Amino acid sequence: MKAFDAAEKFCFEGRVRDVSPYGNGHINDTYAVVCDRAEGRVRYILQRLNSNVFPNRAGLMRNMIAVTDFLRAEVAKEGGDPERECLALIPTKAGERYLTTEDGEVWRATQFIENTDAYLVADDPEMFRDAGRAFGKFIARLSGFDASSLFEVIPDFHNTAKRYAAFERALAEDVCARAASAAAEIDFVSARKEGCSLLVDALAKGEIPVRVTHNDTKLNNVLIDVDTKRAVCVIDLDTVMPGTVLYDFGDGVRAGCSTAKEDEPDLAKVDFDLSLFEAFAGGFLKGMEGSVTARERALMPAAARMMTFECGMRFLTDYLSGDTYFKTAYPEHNLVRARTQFKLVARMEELEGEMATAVAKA
Ligand code: ADP
Ligand code: GN1
Ligand code: MG
Repeated sequence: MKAFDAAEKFCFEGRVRDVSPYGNGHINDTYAVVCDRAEGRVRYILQRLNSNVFPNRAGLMRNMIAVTDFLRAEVAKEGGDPERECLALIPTKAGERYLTTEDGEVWRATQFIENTDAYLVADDPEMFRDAGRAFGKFIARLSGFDASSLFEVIPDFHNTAKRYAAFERALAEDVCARAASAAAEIDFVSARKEGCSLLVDALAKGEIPVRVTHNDTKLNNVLIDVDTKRAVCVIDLDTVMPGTVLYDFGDGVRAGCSTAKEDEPDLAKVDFDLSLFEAFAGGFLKGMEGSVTARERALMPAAARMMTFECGMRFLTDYLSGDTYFKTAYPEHNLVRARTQFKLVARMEELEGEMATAVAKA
């Protein structure tokens, strides 16, 4: 189904005037829908879920419905504005919470949170601190949500050891004969096989608690108010699953503490910014409202490195597999992304002591 036709199936106010691709997500097809009403235009977000990445879209949507309903009630209890601080699904004209087409595609719509931006780089430490607070707060708000009720949308999503095994398989198969062009990156990953199970082991041994986590806390998954630069709403709830706070902290650092975009081809521009790290850690711990344990805190610097390594390894694996997972704009795109992540990992290895000091200060 075309996006425009899908848009017409939802209970939007007014008449659908325009449906255009929107945002920089790597997974779903996202559109901004503009509708005309007597009072003026109103916008919505319309998304077609990625059926390759999410085989069980009904399970995913069950999670999203439960989580958004829960969060809206929490925000209301705090005296906040649920319309702005939480995603709300717009029902279809048939009265469903989302649309399933005859060919099995799933489309969903939410309110467009106006006067906000999604950033690809954190150019302002105070904005980034507040993004950290919002991600920490997201977990704190869900502390009363039953983790066992959630469907595991992507099993072992942040199991870095299993991600390593997938990398090895892709390398052995080398279906596109691309391994030769990524020799340095393959060596970088291979040299770090040991240590991949740090976080999964800590969870399995009960050293750190299982919590309901977001699992995809990159900076452009939190909408920032254009005027105040405050984080308004955490979005992209597809991967909300049981996990550890360290996944969310680590992935937020990965995405936001770089001095350049995730796909910056010039590595000279890519560096790890310690002051951004300290800001994010401070905001995140504040958002978590004192519930981070001593062991979790001790693992925060290592988690940042691990999540960055894992993401780079996933980009490299996808490059070797022929770009079947992440959206790419050109053939080397995933390799370029992997390189920025590995540059950040190398810097974090050098800065481990400084990062621990920054967490202590935060
Ligand atoms: P993906 O899973 O593909 O990353 P997202 O749900 O993150 O999809 O959406 C992609 C982008 O669309 C976001 O980074 C953001 O820029 C924009 N976006 C998503 N939802 C909203 C919303 N409710 N209001 C405004 N912008 C949004
Ligand atoms: C994807 O969906 P998006 O673009 O916000 C990916 C994350 C990666 C990220 C890297 C479901 O996030 O895990 O860290 O790209 N999401 C999924 O930019 O795989
Ligand atoms: Mg996203």
